[in-house]
Amino acid sequence: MRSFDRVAVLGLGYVGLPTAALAAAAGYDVLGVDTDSGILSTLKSGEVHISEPGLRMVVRAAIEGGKLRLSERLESADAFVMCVPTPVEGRRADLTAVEAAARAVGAVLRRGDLVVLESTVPPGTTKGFLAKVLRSVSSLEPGEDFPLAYCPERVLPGAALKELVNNDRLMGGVDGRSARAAATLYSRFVDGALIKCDALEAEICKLAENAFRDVNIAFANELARLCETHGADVWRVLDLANRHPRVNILRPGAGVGGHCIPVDPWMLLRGTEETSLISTARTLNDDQPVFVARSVLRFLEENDVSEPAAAIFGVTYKADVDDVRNSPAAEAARTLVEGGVALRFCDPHVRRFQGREVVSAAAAVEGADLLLFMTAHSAWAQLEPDKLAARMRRRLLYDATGLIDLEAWRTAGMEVRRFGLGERGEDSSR
Ligand code: SAJ
Repeated sequence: MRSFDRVAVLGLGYVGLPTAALAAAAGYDVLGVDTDSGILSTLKSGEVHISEPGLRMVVRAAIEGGKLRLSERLESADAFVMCVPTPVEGRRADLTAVEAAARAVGAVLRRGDLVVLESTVPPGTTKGFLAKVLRSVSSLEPGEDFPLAYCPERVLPGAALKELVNNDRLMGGVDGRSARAAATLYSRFVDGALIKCDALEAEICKLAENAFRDVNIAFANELARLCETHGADVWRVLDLANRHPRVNILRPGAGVGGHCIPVDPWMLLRGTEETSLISTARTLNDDQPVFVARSVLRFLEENDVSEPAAAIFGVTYKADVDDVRNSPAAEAARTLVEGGVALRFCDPHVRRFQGREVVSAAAAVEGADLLLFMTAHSAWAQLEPDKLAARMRRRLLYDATGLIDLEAWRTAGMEVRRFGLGERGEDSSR
């Protein structure tokens, strides 16, 4: 099997950049390619445009050690790894960036070079669309003249480096030789198992993993709504149910955000008819920020708050990241504003949100009637409930995360409410 000394990584986002840096650390001569000159100059100045624990250090070491070069233009290499975005618009994946990357690769591709796609794509893309573009530009036949594989990224934002090294990976070849070639490339920087399979299987697996998580979270959100109706505490129910050795229900919350889970299920469903479970779950999770916002509006009404002002704590799509893509906070904010609530935002990871400045905790709660926790940032442990409560006009708190220390806030004189925590008492079976 040919070795791949020179590796080109196309797309230096939250997957491509750590992949390029780790490949360089493992001894490959890596060319990192991105069409965004702003990203390249940030990286060349020693900074990184993505906030991931440890990333800045490995990227810097790779660049300073001469093993990672950066360019807007692709050059010839032994292996090409495509990590470009595939945004979903109107439930349809936009493969423009995959096509552009494939054209660039096809133009420099030589017999025997390895081509890998990591981006999330609809089933059939590697053997269909991608193979076609590469074939037409290079006049080489995928599988026969060069190995081609789909090796989906599976890293969790916030733990990307660790997961990139440790997670098992699917080596989805268009044929057996392609899968083996991909495994050779990754074996130098991945400790997890490299599982050889078919490209189509790997594409469906990637989408199924995220759809499974979406369905599980939708189940948790529905359970939380049911617990509210029954007057029970979903958080207690989950603790108890998850003690069963074969039950693992995920956490209810303010909604499912990010650039993967809210869109990948639609890619999986594309072109199919049998879609009721996955699409129902998707719809329920999509509605979740509005559901939470409506609960908040009711809470304000019950307390006769006129001209309400609220502070949203946490505007990123999940805890301890700086990414606001598809953040549930955006939809919840819209519903609250429509309901006549004046809003301020507080988030230690974000400077601006929805065209407005994100402010400090003290500034956010000044004169506010309600404090809404949307994401469970670990920074909230440093908040001082007494001091913040003292700045508020009314002392109402709504926790959509299930992770806020409610007792500490009650002690500070706040009236608290939590998503999934019903009022005990009534026997709802009658
Ligand atoms: N969420 C819940 N309840 C939970 C877990 C998450 O409401 O119990 C919410 C989060 O708050 C967030 C959203 O779901 O808004 C998604 O967060 P996440 O941590 O579940 O997932 P992502 O989008 O950060 O990363 C996922 C991961 N996929 C799986 O775990 C199956 C990651 O491994 C993938 O690589 C990534 O998608 C991707 O790129 O596809």
